[in-house]
Amino acid sequence: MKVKINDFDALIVVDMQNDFMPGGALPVPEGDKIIPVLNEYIKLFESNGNPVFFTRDWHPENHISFKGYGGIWPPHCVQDTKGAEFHHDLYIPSDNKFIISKGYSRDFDAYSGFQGTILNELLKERGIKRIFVGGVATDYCVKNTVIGGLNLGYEAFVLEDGIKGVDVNPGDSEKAINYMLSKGAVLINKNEVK
Ligand code: VGL
Ligand code: ZN
Repeated sequence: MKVKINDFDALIVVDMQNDFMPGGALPVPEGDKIIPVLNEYIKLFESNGNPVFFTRDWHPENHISFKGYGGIWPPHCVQDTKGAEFHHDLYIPSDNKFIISKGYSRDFDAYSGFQGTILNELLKERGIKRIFVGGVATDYCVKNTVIGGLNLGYEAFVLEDGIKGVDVNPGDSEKAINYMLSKGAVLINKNEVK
């Protein structure tokens, strides 16, 4: 399927933070391998004048998603730490880009970039109709951001070559992709986008 970027498209890059990369606190295997292709998408959207949204997990150090505080995850993406920073190879445009922090309150977690944020309002203000979503993890925050967007009425494209999953249980990422497709998302890769 060929897709031509129009004025009502936005790119959403999910959680490309050090803690989700190999060597980080909650690594997504090969999470860093998608950076070059994500950078291509980011530059394509930037050169077309389209906005790029970067979500980030932004947890307090006693966050409820952490082991020891009622959650299942090792502490990760603690506010203002190196682990919460974006991978330094990720290209961040200087203009028309937005950083969306989520999971920033101790007792509230968010796998979706829409939960507890103004992402929907920012997209609406700009007349965005279609979202293109890449990043990590396919089976958590990418999935929930895509589903959140579909539920809000956006058309959603999932960047097949720009996502990676954690697969806590083998097959989780594949299931997540099938679930997103069943809800109306469309899988695309870089060769199909102009
Ligand atoms: C995520 C687990 C915990 C994600 C965030 O970004 O997919 N996964 N917090
Ligand atoms: Zn988290």
